[in-house]
Amino acid sequence: MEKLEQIKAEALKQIKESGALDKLNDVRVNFLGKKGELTTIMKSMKDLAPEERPKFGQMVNTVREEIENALENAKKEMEREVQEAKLKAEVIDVTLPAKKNSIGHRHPNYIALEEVERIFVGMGYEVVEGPEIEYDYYNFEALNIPADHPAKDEQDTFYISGDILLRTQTSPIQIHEMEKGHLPIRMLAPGRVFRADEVDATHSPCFHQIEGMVVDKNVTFSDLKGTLQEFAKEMFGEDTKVKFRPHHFPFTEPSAEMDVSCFKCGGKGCRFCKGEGWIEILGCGMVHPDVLKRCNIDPNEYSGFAFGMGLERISLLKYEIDDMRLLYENDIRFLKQF
Ligand code: 2NM
Repeated sequence: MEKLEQIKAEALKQIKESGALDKLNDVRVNFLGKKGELTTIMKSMKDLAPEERPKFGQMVNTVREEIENALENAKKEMEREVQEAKLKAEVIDVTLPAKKNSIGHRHPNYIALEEVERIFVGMGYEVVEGPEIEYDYYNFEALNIPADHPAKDEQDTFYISGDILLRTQTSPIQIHEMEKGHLPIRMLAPGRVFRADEVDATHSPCFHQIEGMVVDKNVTFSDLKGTLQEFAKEMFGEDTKVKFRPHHFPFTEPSAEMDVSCFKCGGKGCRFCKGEGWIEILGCGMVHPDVLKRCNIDPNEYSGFAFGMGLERISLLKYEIDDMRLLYENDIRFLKQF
């Protein structure tokens, strides 16, 4: 009986000191388990005189019940403490000022892109996209760019493997479209392009181009000039004048670059146009007959014009931003201004 009292006292002490649910379970195993102290003492009942056994058995059961109750109470208490701590941590101070949800802003590139798209869609063009990863054939060969052209150098173009690369212009979209063979075509091809350039105020290895192309019967250089003049007026203002300077591209013949009269000073010359009165906006030309032929279009039946411009250049000009890097930081304080 003394031993029983000792076990009970020890069990209650350990329960009191356990402090955690898993420790509590250890106590349960140690005292009530198959090899626990209470079970062991129960086995010693056979050493007692038969008339003492019922009383002893009853006492063991009472102690067992007391330990079980103590375990149960300790468990409830611990769970209550955990719950209390949880509620405490979740307390909401309804007197705190509310957090403001700041909303984003459209990127200046995107605003400029939507403006260009709106203008050309208004003239019946379709916006077409294409893959950023291309075969050498679609990015260079189909466009008359020969194997020894400097643009094909690994210093300028990101190659993924021998003949697979990141497109350096969006013209491959035009090639895919011509290959489909549904004529006529009036299309705008905007997208991300890649060139191995170091980052500075006017360069980035990843930038955006908008190209356009028309292929139909009797398309002339006059159509090109009229179209691009109309675009310039809508984009930069009704008074905008355009000027075409002869240029060279492998994929167009003849080729030109188009300047617009400075939309800051109207052509008189200012800081913005570096005193020139003109600002270079895009490259253009009549689609080279060899490019048409490679896409199974008969150059005797069809002709076309195409043009290409850098989107960043357009948004830098239109919004008077002097460093291209600002366009890539996505700082909301910058973006909000446009
Ligand atoms: C430019 C300038 C001039 C151009 C040509 C073609 C195609 F596929 F028809 F041959 N697509 N884009 C082109 C022409 C692009 O970017 C400065």
